[in-house]
Amino acid sequence: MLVILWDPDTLLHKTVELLGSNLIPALESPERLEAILKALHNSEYRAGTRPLSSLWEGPKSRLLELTSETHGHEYLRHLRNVYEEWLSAGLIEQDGHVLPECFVFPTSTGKPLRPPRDLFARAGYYAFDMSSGIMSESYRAMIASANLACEGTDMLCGFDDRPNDIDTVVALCRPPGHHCDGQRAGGYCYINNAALAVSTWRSHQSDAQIGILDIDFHHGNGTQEIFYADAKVLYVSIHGEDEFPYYTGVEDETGSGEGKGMNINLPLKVGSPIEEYLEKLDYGLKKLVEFKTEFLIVSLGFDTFHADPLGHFQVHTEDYETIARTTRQALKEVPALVLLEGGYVIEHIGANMLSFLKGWKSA
Ligand code: OKS
Ligand code: ZN
Repeated sequence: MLVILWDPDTLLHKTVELLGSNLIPALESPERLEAILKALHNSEYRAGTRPLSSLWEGPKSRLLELTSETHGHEYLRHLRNVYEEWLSAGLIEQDGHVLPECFVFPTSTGKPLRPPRDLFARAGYYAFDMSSGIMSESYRAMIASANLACEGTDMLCGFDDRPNDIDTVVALCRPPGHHCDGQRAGGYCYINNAALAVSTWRSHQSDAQIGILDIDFHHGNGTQEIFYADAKVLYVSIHGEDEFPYYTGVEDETGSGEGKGMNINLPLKVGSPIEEYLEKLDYGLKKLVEFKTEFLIVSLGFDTFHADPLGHFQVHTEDYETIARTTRQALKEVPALVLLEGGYVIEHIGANMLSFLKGWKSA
């Protein structure tokens, strides 16, 4: 059985970004999720689409504990407090957005990095770009988004008390997660939802073989970084070559130490047709099968769509059906958590999700 999870709190995050040299409403918008929900509501998946109740009150301590396995306490404290701090210091108005402007850079001093004293500058210590604004409700939304990954993983875990026949959970996360490396926000990501799913699964089964298939248009630099030396997590990413986030995603990034060989980057030239995409997918899936993946996480982005403003592949709506079917056929019995990452064409994102679900279920 396939279940789709979302949380109304995730709709509250609505910020700005620098695109080109213009400050604009962030393309990663609540309208994306609303469009997906609308499509699901008018489909056979309506009954399987479940809103999780709001966590406010505040996040559960288990969620925070699992999150802090990847994200430092200081970083999480920053995400939680920075908006109020800027507001109190008069740096923004009530409806304002925290946006960094000066970032960490390499030096030859050998000194450990420290957050700057200056409150305005400090935002840059915890971010790597200007696509990760923080407004009044952002923290609430990121926690709700992360919670979907956590709850979704629990539902899939056979070690849970609830016996069920759920083999797939699609978590409609926003903000997304795959660019966050645990210490820095960027590319619309603040908490790495995939890493949280790994921690959650490991809280039930510590030695599991976990596979992550990242099929967002962009390289998941954050997920790669978090699991780079991890022998029990195989990360496979198909993404646009030389595209955002620019400094990662090359084939020679294969993992380190015990994790050597456990990081597989499959960059693809922009403009690539679906045939070439599917070749990379077959290769990645073969590796995930050989690894004997016991729990599969799919970082799913619809910015591979041909008309996406931030992606440049030639993937069309019907291709998501093929991508999903191929993936599910390769890893048939494996419990799977599908996490929403990017995808910015509001008019088509709903149909693209339906196409993906159709392919997954038909496998
Ligand atoms: C410029 C836009 C930067 C691209 C962010 C890409 C986000 C994404 N402000 N990652 O998967 O979709
Ligand atoms: Zn993306």
